[in-house]
Amino acid sequence: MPRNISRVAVIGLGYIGLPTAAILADHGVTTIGMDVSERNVAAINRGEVPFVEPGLREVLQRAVISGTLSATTQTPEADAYIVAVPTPFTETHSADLSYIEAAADGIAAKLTGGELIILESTSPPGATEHLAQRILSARPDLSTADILVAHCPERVLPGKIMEEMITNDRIIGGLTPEAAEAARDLYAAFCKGEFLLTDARTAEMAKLTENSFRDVNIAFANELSVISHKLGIDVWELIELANHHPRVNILQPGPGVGGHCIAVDPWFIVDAAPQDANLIRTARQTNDAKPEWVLGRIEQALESAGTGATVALLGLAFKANIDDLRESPSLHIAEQLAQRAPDAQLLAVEPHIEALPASLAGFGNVELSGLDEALERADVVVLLVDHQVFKELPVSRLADATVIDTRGIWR
Ligand code: SAJ
Repeated sequence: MPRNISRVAVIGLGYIGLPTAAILADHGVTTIGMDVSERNVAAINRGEVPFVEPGLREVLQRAVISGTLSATTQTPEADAYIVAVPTPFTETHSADLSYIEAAADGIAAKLTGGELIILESTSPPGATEHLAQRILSARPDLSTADILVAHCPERVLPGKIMEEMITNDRIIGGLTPEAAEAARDLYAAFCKGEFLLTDARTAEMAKLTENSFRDVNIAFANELSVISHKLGIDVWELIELANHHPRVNILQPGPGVGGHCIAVDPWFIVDAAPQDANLIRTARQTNDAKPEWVLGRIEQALESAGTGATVALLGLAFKANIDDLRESPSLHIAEQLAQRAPDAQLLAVEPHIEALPASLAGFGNVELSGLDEALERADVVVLLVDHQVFKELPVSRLADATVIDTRGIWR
């Protein structure tokens, strides 16, 4: 910990900000978390976690009880600020920086000079400079030399955040080398990974590149699955065989790419260089088109099954073994089918949720169902998410239905 930092403020207490604040505080650093949600702030001060993340509750409770962590709805005074607010995209696929700007305005009002400000939110190239400029334009009494600003993108995997936050290597991009070094010293309070220092733009682009690499690779797998289906080839066997080559590593096809990271971040690169980011744009479009292809297959199966058929949709989450429905291709498929096949009865099976999400609840032809009941009633079974419980299902249970397995788990 740098000697001049005794209080850290974490702005935004979501999936990244809250674990960061809890881990910092658990390592003895006086940490104040700030969030606009009064409800979440109150819950955190009681030691409660507002969302599911394995291992977070224990660390949070320890930090709150020991007094190193507290939460507030107002930006506090601090020696260092970590900004972990959302960066959604607009309808035209450009980054919405309004949450970063609001954080910058809150921080600007508290500065006395010499503070370290770290942007962790996934950001388009130039966002860290934008944050610094926003602060300095609100504070004409301060100059560039008075604040240390760096970008340190989060790279943790939801579900494994508490482990990866400590063990992952961290890319730290400073607007100046001094800012990068100060940020490194702060993260060294809890991070055991390697610190990779660079400039802010490269750090921003590195994070986007990691997620785009995965998106492009999954798009390749998804395109192969469409081609293989036409040619009567089992795409999962095909990929398994190709991956035996020592320099080939193809990811898995599925019903599309979901979540708030891989389905979003590549657009920031496309937006930054629209003339040149052709492969990255095409990959996004390929993955975004996959749910429609799956819908086409389900509609075909429904035609063969006849009017009033029952369809079991196994999984609504955006990936296996989590309850997160954000940008979920499976949920999108269920919503579209509910609209487009009003005569069909849809049984949504999602063991991680207790009620249908609002986007499905209004349809009379959709119900949340248990797995056994769905399998007994269904004429068509569509596997959308490779949850462990579905993987464990004996294939003999599917003998009476038409099966569309978008994840290749029942081969
Ligand atoms: N998916 C496939 N086929 C695959 C792998 C994934 O279709 O072979 C789909 C999943 O089903 C899901 C989507 O892709 O719908 C994304 O899932 P994921 O597990 O690949 O990634 P996320 O979104 O949970 O987390 C990613 C991670 N990035 C990388 O692995 C490069 C994580 O490390 C990042 O911190 C996170 O994005 C983020 O916050 O940016």
